[in-house]
Amino acid sequence: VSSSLRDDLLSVLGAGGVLPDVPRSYLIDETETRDVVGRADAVVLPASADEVAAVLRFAYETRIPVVPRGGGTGYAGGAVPDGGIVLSLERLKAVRSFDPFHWRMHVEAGVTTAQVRERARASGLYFPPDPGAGEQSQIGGNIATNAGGPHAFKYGTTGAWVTGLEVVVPPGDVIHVGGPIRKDVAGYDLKHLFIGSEGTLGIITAAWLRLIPAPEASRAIVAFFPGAVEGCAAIDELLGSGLDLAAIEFVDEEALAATPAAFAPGVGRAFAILVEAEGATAAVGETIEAAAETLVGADFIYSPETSVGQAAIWRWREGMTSGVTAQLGGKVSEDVVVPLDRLADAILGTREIGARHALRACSWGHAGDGNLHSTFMVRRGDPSDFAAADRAALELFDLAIRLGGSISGEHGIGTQKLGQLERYWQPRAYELHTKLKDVFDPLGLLNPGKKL
Ligand code: FAD
Ligand code: LAC
Ligand code: ZN
Repeated sequence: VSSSLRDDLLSVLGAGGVLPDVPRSYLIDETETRDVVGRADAVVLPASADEVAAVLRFAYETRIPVVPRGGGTGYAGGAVPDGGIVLSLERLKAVRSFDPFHWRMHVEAGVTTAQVRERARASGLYFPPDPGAGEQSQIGGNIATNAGGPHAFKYGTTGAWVTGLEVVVPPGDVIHVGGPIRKDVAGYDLKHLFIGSEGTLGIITAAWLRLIPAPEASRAIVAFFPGAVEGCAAIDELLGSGLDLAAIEFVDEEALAATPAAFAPGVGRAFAILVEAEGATAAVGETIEAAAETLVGADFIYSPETSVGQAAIWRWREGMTSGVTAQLGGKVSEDVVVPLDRLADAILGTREIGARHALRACSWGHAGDGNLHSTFMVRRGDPSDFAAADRAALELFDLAIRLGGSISGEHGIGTQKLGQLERYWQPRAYELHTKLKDVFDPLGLLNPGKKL
């Protein structure tokens, strides 16, 4: 950190708000498995929306880039800086208000996803979004990426649960869009412009969240099929059955082989489908029984009755990304999304692409949303593996578009998919995006080099 920049920032924030140096932990996110490490001139930890505004004002006056940072669990490099000031929201962690009787919570951006969910649960309420790194990811980061998760199948992504935002926009103003209200059509839908904007339009400092009464019970089963074709046919049957399911996840044969299903030993190579129902206890039992009947073609259905068995299923599912990484040390893992009827094409296509580039490939993910984590395993520090995986990823994006899908269903563009929107969108649609960016951030200092 240059001493003059540090002195300037200290005059804006005081000693508690500026780190003496730039720790490596503020230069990385989950793209570390792709060997991505950034660089920064300073790290600031403002403690209020006004302090965030003061930093942005200073940055706008001195023309220094600002990179908003949540929990640093992103998969697209969105929080990885390339110079400038890293602005971490970690000290904005107050629950400003919680009103269980009106099913709402007002939280600051740095509250973790798990804290929101636990706080709601303690009063019999439920915040359904469940992206997999909840202990570390922040609600601000979830909103900035419009994060999904297994339960997005039933409940939608994070954005569906946000009724209002407090945002700091250039050159340093605090604005509010929406609020503790459940409907609002008065203006343009600015709230949804910020949702999923990956820190490029404004810095989210607080959010009003909508909650619902917690379901009385939940129950998951895992069905194993010989292969992806049989498994995807079963997923189609489940969708067509009209059963009220909360999550439908899949793990393909290659991913299962890479990360053994610890709870169901001896399964070996198989295509796994995780199905969960939530609701009143009796209804959940009936729904899961009906789902199991729908999955008649399965070789084996694992259906634990105990809460320990249930927790083991989800622990296994949540460990998928780290288990696959552990195979070779690194991975290039994408989050393409395709229409539900094209899921098998995307899974098989991922393998073909991997084979063409001599890379081990697998996929898993949110079957009920057609959102798959197509993954190419690479050796950390091996440039030829990474180059092959990058080429494979481009072919994967082409495949997703050819199937009628999109290049990102969850993780966003960040730096990792930079340039891809121009490839696939109509020029006019892309131009509208760049014009919006100019309106919000005319000097282009807010998370530059990300998304667009
Ligand atoms: P960061 O990584 O810190 O930042 C992400 C982006 O948001 C960056 O562009 C950053 O600049 C911006 N940002 C962060 N905070 C703010 C703010 N307050 N205001 C403005 N911009 C901000 N994602 C899913 O969608 N679904 C999953 O199921 C899922 N599972 C995961 C499982 C694991 C094990 C891991 C490691 C990650 C997973 N992710 C998943 C990815 C990641 O957790 C999500 O993208 C999450 O929303 C990122 O939140 P964060 O606070 O860590 O954000
Ligand atoms: C998952 C993360 C990678 O669903 O989004 O496992
Ligand atoms: Zn996911």
